[in-house]
Amino acid sequence: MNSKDWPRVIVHADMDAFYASVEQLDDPHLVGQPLIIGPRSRRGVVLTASYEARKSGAKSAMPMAEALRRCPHAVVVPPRFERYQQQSEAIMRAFADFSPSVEALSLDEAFIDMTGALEIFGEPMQIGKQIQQAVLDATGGLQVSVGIASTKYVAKVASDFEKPNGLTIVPPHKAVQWLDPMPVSRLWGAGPKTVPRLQRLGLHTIGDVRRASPLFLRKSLGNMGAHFQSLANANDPRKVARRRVARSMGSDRTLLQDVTSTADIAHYLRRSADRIGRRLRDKGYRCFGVRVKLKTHDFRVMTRQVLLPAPTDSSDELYAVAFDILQQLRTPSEPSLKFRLVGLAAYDLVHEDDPVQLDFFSGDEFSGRDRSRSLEQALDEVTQRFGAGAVARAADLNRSSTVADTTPNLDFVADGLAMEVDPEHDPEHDPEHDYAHGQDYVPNEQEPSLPESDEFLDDWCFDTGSD
Ligand code: TTP
Ligand code: MG
Ligand code: MG
Repeated sequence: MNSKDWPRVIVHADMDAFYASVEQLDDPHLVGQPLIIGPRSRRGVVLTASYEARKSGAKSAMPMAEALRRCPHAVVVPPRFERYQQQSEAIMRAFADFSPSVEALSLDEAFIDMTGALEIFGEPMQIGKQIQQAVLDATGGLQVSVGIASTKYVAKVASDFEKPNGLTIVPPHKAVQWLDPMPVSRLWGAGPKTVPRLQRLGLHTIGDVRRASPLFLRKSLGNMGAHFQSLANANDPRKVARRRVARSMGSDRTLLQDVTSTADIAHYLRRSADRIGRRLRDKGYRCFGVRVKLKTHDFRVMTRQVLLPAPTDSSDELYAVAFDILQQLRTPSEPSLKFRLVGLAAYDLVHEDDPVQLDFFSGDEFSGRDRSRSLEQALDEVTQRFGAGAVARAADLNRSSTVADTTPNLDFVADGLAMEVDPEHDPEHDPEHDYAHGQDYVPNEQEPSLPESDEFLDDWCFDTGSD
C-alpha cells in the first residue's frame, strides 16, 4: 500500500470491556466468567459487563436488577476506579509512543493520528498489530480493539466492528462502500430519538442516507440531514486534537429511597462536598468548576454547573456553591419531584504544582476561606488517623445509611460533564439512553440490605495528568 492512498491515517483504539477486563486480569478466578462491574445494590447501574455476561444481555447503563435478571449467574464486582485510572495512564502512554497526536476520549479510548508514520511503522495492518501488542505489554495483558481509516468517524466505527480484540482497516477508497450497509444508528448524532425518526423517513442504512436527495434531507431533518449525509460519504475533516482526559472528581449517590425535600438532597450534597474536598486537599488540587447532578425517580437527569472566580478545595465552599445550584435546579412547578440520585463534582482542577500560581488567590479577601480551610485540614488528619467514621457532622448523627451506591459519572457525553468530550464524538455512549426510555426497570424491587459502611461510597476521579 502506498502512503499516497492514505491522505490521513487515523487510528481509533478502544479497550474491550475495560473495567471487567481489568478485574479479570487482576483476579484469574474471574477469567471466562460472566462478570458485571457495578455496585452490589440492585438499584445501582451496570458500569460494564464482560463479554461472557453480554451474551445474556447484560450491558453498560442497565439497571443492576435487570442485568441480574438476564444473567443470574453473573459475578458482581464493585468498581476500583483508581486501578482503572492507573491502567488508563499506562494505555495512554503506550499510544503516545506511536504519535504525538493522541486524543483521549475517555479512560479507555483514544484517537491516534499516524499520518506520515507509515514509513516508520509499516502498513496500517502492521500499525494496528503493534498498537495491540503495545497495550498488551503496557497493561500486563489487556486487549484493545483498533480501527484504522482516514477519518475519525470511520476509524471509530471500525474499532467497534469486530470487538473484542478486533482490528479493522478501512482504506479511504473503500470507506463509503463499507459504511453503506451499516444501520443508521452508527451515525454520530443518531441516538434513540433520531434513529426512529430516520427510519420513519425510510432511512434504514447509512447507504440510504447517502443516496437520499439533499433537499429531502434538509426539509425533513434540517442541518442534521447534511451532517448525516456528509458522514455517510465518509467525510469528516476533524483533526485529532491533542488532549488528555479532563481532570475532575466527583461523587454520585444512588439512594436506597428517593428523596424529595431540599433539606434531604442538601444532606447528600454536604456529604459529597466533604468527601470531594478531602480528596482535593489530599491530592493537592483545587477546582474552578462545581456541578450538581440530580436524577429523578423516572430517570430524568438534571445538571447545572458554575465556575468560581477563584479555585477552591474547601468542603464548606463546595457545599455552599452546591446548595446555591440546588436551589436553582429545583423548579417551583414540580415541588414534589422525587430524586433517586444526588451527585456532586468538582472539575476544571488545578494542581498545586501546575504553573498557575494558586498563592495568587490567598490574599486578604480570602482569609475567611483560609480559616475554614485550616479547620478542614485538621479534620482531614483526624480522618486519616482514625478512619472516615471518626468525624461526623452533628446533622448526620441520627441518619442511617441510605445510600445504595456511589457510582462514577461516566455520562460525559450526555452532559459534556465529567470529561471534556465533544458530544458529537460519541452520542451512543450515553448511559442515560436506556433510562430515558426506562422500559424494563422495575422500581419496586426488593432492596438487599446494605452494610452500614462506606464500602459503596467510592469516589470517582479522572486525573490522567495534563500535557
Ligand atoms: P466502553 O468503552 O464504552 O465499554 P467497555 O470498554 O466496557 O466495552 P467495549 O468492549 O464495548 O468497549 O466504556 C469503557 C468503560 O467505561 C467501561 O468499561 C465502564 C465505563 N462505563 C461506565 O461506567 N458507564 C457507561 O455507561 C459506559 C458506556 C462505560
Ligand atoms: Mg471499551
Ligand atoms: Mg470506550
